[in-house]
Amino acid sequence: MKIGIVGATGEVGRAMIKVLEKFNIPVKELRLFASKNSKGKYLKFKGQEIMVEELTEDTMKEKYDFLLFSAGKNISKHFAPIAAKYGNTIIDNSSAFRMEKDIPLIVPEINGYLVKSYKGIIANPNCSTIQMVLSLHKIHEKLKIKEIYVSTYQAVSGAGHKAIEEFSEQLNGNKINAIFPKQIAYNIIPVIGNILSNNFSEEEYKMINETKKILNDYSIKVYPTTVRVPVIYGHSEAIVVRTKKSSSLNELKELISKSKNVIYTEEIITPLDVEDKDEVFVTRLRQFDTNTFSIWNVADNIRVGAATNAVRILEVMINE
Ligand code: 11C
Repeated sequence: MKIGIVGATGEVGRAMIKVLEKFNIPVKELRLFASKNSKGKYLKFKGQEIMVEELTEDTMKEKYDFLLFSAGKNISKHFAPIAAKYGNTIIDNSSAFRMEKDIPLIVPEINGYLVKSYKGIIANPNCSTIQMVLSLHKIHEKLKIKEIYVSTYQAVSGAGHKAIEEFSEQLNGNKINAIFPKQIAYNIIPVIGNILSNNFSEEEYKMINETKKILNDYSIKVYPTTVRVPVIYGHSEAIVVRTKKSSSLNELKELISKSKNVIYTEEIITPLDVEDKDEVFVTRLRQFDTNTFSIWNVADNIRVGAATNAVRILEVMINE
């Protein structure tokens, strides 16, 4: 297959290369695209050095089997429709198209069937949404979720490679503040993305809207607070769920364990434990009453929350 990665030098782009390799996707030709600044750099795929090319409209007019995009919303908005017009299938990691009615928003373990025989732009959800719905979808199927209260503890890598650099500069005592609205080293910031006029953050809306679309149930109420913590990789979430049907603790454990690529464990799991892993870890299950329970979940935001989900979409499509 001929595959192109747009945004190849970024945190997610580099992880996409690793996951394509790890999942043994039959890649015959891999093309890597980035901005002019990265043109001429080399990245390794299966022991081979591949040169990064500058992203241009012409490069998107060629025919690929798949294009994986992770270069931000504005790049996606401009270049993905051009690639689609030329007959390509694009798996887009940005928020540009997620809420468009005719664009599938896919977590393969939940709604991968929607992309069978599909061509065009497919949206990869936001990282904090992916790990939450993966943990909860089997519970929703059986017990019908009414409400989700979620507080997130999100790693700095979610904001990209420059954010990691800013964090490490701050740890070294340099007072730079270009990406985050406040110092993140030795601190936490209760805002992710822009704050909107009603005081919600963009990240909170992503969690509310994307959850409903992926679980295909617009009656679910989602109450998020999204928070940045001084961790490099791995988002964590404290989630309280109310279900319509009642259940036992054992049934909840079984349903969580049944979800593909979700590991239920009674061990304490932290972000450092999940780096470079392709599963969501669910722990600290507590039942308050027969219709209310709480979990803690952790996943590598760059892998499960972005690159791995994108490659799993591609896998579903090639295994058709
Ligand atoms: C973060 N979840 O952790 C955000 C990144 O895919 O919509 C959001 C980017 C996206 O910072």
